[in-house]
Amino acid sequence: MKILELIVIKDIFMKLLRIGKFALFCLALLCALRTYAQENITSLKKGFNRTDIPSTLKKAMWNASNGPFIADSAIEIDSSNVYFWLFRAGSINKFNLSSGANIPGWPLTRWLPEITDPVIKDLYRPGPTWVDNSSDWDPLVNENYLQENEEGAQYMGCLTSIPLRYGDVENDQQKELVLFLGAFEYKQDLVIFSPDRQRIIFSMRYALQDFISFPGSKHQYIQRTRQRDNNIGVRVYAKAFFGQFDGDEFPDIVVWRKRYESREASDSVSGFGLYKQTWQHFERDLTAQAASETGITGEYLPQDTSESMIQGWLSANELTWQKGYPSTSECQDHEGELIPEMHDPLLNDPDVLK
Ligand SMILES: [Ca+2]
Repeated sequence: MKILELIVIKDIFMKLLRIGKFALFCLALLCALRTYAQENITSLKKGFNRTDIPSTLKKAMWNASNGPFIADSAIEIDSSNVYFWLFRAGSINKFNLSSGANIPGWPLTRWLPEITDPVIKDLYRPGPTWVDNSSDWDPLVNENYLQENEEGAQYMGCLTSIPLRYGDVENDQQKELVLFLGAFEYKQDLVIFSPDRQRIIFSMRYALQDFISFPGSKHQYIQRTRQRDNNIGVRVYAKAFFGQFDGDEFPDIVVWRKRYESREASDSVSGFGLYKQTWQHFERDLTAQAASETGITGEYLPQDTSESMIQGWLSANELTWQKGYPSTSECQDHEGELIPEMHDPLLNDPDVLK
């Protein structure tokens, strides 16, 4: 073989190697893009809870408001001396520590695409016989964010003990506030708020549970809030999967919800049974929003995607219930363990064990 031929073969070989390396790089990038958002939501910067707010900040906020008020949580925006803070009456506000000025923010109300969805309403309804025959929802289910955090409570992985977090959920260089709001053991909400868009862009009630063991009743568990014999204990949980699932460049959120109801006292199996589950696909498609009447809101909006399609995405990406968010506890001495309530063997659902 001539030297020239050898050089040509080597050249081709090197080119192929470069193409191979590039292909591998692209594949790695694609993999990173497919999972980036889930990693982002689990690594947000955490704010101060009520008791941890530094005294200098507390004093400055006290002076600015001419009197006592309690911020439930505060978080600094990128070492700017400007803080977002949460007020228990249900608003997000800003405080500039350098100028000592409060900056009015935004009220927190329930996110409409979640609470007006008939499928979600049906899943979260208080009792099996409850019918939505008016515009009113059950207050336990539907009240606005007038929440209290109980000191030392260990419900649902203690995520609500740090209500404010901050970070870029989908790597678009715009940071979001991520809120964990709860009321005792009954309900917990994950809320994504965009300061740039000045609105909630996604919200998910990840727990609504109302049950207490009640021997002598027809059911093993009845509702704690209305202790009558004919009430059946209910537990509803939701998991979110962040990423890009449908092949376009827009960020997606898949929400998998499950409702459980208590078994009857005569049932030889202890605990609960799966009553219903749903899969929903939300997408933030700014191009479609720009062309719509409402314009760009930055929200993740529900998509008309079939449940079987969504289930296919989850299984293709090996995303199980336990890999959905939230999953792990932040309670003292239980950090990193699975949140017990939503992975409870008493639910009698093999999905929650994997
Ligand atoms: Ca973002």
